[in-house]
Amino acid sequence: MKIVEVLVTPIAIPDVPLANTKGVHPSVFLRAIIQVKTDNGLVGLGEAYGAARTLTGLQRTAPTLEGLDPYNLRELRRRVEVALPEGGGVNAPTALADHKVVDVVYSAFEIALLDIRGKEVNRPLYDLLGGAVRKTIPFGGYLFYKFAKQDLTLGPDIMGEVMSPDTLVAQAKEFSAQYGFKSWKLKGGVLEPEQEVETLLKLREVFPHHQLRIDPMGAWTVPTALKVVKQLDGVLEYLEDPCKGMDAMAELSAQIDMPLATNLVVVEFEQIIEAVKKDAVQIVLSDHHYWRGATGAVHLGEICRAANLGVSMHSNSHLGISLAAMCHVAAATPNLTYDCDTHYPWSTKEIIKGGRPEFKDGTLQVPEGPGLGVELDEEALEQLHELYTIAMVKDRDDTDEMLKYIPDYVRKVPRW
Ligand code: GKR
Ligand code: MG
Repeated sequence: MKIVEVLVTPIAIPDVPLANTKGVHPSVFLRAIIQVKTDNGLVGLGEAYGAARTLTGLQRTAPTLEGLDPYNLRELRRRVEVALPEGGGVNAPTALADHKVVDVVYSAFEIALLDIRGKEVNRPLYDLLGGAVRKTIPFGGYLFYKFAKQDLTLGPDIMGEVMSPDTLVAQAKEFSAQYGFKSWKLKGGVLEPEQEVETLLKLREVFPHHQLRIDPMGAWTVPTALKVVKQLDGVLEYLEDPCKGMDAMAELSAQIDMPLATNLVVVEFEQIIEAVKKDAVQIVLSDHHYWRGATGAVHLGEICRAANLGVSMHSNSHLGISLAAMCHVAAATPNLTYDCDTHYPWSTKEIIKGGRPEFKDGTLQVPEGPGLGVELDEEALEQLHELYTIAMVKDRDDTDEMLKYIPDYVRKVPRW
């Protein structure tokens, strides 16, 4: 079996103004949909970041995959490295962590190749990753402070302005009713730490049995984080990236018992060693989009087991192909014992046939394949590609977007 054609289609999906330490989400989020076709008529799907550097990397690599055997992942990696000799990162300069373009591009094509292999042997993708230890995948509700959307031309708002503890709790109630989530992750680093603490204490009152987390993405100094940890003692299951950089995380970690998680200071295999030596974090967030695909994400789980670190799962704004891949990775990672993050409820579109998968009690069933177990809706792909061509957004810049809401906004990390 050989690859005969690779299509990379950029799409834009209406987004809503979700706030974070860096600013706020632009009016659309960008993804790239990958279709890898083989000489025996199979098509493997993938969903990758769609911002400029990733897209260019995917487009440059795509033609070099012709003739490749989908079973040869080492050769895939080699071809990606040859196609992108200058390497570099994928994120905008305002990002707090970066990912190597070769890792991100490899990851995206790896999923499509695994999808082909699953289709060829008529097995779900999780079987190619070593088998499923769980088939019901729990997701946490991802709560955001947000502005009311100003410009509705590209798509509707979801839930209006949410800029206070009470409105945030109302958001959680709505998500709870719609999706049945059993845990909450709050994107912090937006309001004053006191208000974010108040939000979590109110969530605790209303949802006494839910697991709670907060992710201020480096917004707090070590003394501020220490204060918050005291106020939230016994309230959080873990605290994600409270401080900026490995050393600040290690300094905080040395003074507290609360577990620290990260998707900012450990984003490559090499960084695990430093994190363990410094005891900077106790939980690493997995993500098949940059941890070298689904096989890399499963390897991450194994390394974390050996290093006595917990594993959780990171998310960015995404659609159903990524959601399916996340389910397969979660199914095949025994020590992924925390509810996975997902931005899924924050969009209304889909590009897979059958529409949007339905969450039950905050969980999804892993698709039973073959491969990823999802099919592309070509019409939806065309519509979202059309939106990409007309939307003025070709890169993600949350700081720039924030100026539309707060004209004198200055990005500062840490801020408090
Ligand atoms: O969507 O604003 C966002 C998040 O902040 C996202 O960009 C992060 O990558 O969810 C992510 C995180 O856990 O840091
Ligand atoms: Mg995070």
